[in-house]
Amino acid sequence: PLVKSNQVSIIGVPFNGGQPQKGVEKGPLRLVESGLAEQLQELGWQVDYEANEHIGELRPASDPDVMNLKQPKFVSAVTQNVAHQIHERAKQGKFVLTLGGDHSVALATVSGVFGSYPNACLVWVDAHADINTPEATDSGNIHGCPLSFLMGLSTDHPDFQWVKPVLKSNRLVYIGLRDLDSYEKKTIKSLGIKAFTMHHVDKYGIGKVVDMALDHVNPNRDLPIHLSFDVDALDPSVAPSTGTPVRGGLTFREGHYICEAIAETGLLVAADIMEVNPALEDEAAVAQTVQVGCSLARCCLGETLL
Ligand code: B3U
Ligand code: MN
Ligand code: MN
Repeated sequence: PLVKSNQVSIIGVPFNGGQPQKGVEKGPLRLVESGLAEQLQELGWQVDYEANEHIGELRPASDPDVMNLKQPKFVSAVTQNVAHQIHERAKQGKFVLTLGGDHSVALATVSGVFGSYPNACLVWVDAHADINTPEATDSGNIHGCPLSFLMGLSTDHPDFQWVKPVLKSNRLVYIGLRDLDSYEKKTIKSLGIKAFTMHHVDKYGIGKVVDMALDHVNPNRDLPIHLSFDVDALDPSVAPSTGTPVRGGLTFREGHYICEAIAETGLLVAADIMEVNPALEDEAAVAQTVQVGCSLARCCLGETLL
């Protein structure tokens, strides 16, 4: 395995500034309160946890839209701060498990992880492609844009000059897509980014899809893997408490299979569990979503069925 220790750093990022709905900032604490750290210890990991409760203080007094993007200074300050933290933990040889927070936090996770593992590849599991540019975004929500910054498709936004284009198009693969903007479709095609939509999951089955995804980004199975899992990739019947649910998603087992199969390679160095929003839907739905988030994380850290 590439992670040189049995240590995992849980990085909580209680942040909602990449999208308009309150509540997603409560995701990390709920996942931890439901016992995630103890569950990982049970799997043999030495666990440390950083709650990052201070990040709310990084909100600037004034944060007007810039180039269509909402709250650019807040998103930038938080993600730059957390990127350094993640880089440090990864450099120490720890597995980095980041709990969102909205998916703009991937600016931090990918920057931090690829800072330590420049030859890593990224598996992005999501209903959405999150590759809008400031020019292209209709919503202005930065959680729909992180990959465009990380790939160097958005280089002129003044607030995100710190984001380095660490991600090459042949090192990114998507699984679970089903709700793309037209600019995103064009970009994925023109850059030749490998994408397994729900159509491909239906056609090939999840086992073949994960094999093909890894064959593309990691043909010799020797590169570090970062998995960024937006829980809205799962069907809303499986993970209801999330900001932008889209019907027709991954089943409970398909989602877990992705994590299990990638963990099994021994190459997984970092995982993100994003967009759990405990303020949405009723308490049963929240409990269900939080439990799914915890079990996905456990699978990333080696839990198996037998
Ligand atoms: N592509 C749309 C919708 C969206 C992206 N990510 C989420 N929703 N969660 C946008 O706003 O950029
Ligand atoms: Mn996302
Ligand atoms: Mn999504």
